[in-house]
Amino acid sequence: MRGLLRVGEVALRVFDIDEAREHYGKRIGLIETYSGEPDTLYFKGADEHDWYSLVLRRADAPGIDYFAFKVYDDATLDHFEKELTDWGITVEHVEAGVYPKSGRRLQFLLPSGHTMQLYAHKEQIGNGMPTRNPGTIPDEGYIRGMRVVRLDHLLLGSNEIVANKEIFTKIFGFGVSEELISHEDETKLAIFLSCSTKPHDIAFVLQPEPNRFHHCSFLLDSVNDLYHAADLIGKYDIAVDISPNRHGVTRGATIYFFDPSGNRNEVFTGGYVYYPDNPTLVWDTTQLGRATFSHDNTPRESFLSVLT
Ligand code: M3P
Ligand code: FE
Repeated sequence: MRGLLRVGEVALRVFDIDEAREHYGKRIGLIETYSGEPDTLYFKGADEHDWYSLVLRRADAPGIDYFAFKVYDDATLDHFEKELTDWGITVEHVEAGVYPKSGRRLQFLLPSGHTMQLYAHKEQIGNGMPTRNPGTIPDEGYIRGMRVVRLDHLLLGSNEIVANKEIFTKIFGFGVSEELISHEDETKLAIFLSCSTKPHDIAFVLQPEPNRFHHCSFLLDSVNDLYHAADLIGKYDIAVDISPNRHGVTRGATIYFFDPSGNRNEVFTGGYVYYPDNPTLVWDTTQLGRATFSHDNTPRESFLSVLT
């Protein structure tokens, strides 16, 4: 894997910092790794090495500020700056240190209205285990709450998703793992894109408005952990959207719920291994229920319409 490695960071807006800290820190169990700015929180999952992957900023409306992919190295960053510029995209430079622990970044606007960044360097805090003779689990208390392994993928909404697909496939070299299309006119309703062996690193869903946030997804180790997460959601009255089910798309076992500001979160486990030579799997809307929630083959209105 070279080029883009993964979604290394997503920045969301929240109404209240204390509520957000309780939800993402105590309940989901992410690790708060940096403080120093009164209105911003920084978190990471247990098995992430980089300093943080989730940034939460106090604001008057929920939603997404930006997302950032980590790229392989500095030369990769320079390569994509040229490719983006040649494509006609205006690329801004963000100096090292503007974001804590972070090297320089490129920032640009996607046709979907989302702000995307690329960076090659972020300081590492580690995963709670040494790198020499690491063992297999960190000290007691490090894996907690919903026992999140890492930030895995994003689903974003916009009225323009096909132009994003062009950029992710033609410039960034992503594969299209799956698509959901209208059975009436073949309109693309959702596009799932992979730069790795995950069934998706990012996906875009057709919505009336640009720059919308559908969910950020956190990887769990097992279906046991998924049920444990569901038990926590019940115990603490977390606003659930979809209780345990399995996507047809990606085959991940999933739960959706909302943070106190209304941003949707997913915890999931499983799914298949994607290779760049996989054929693109296509679902059409005659099978919308099976594509989205395959235990009961029933589409959910809230899942398709509630975004921040
Ligand atoms: C996921 C996932 C849709 C399915 C979304 C799937 C929008 O987010 O994690 O597999 O149909
Ligand atoms: Fe997801």
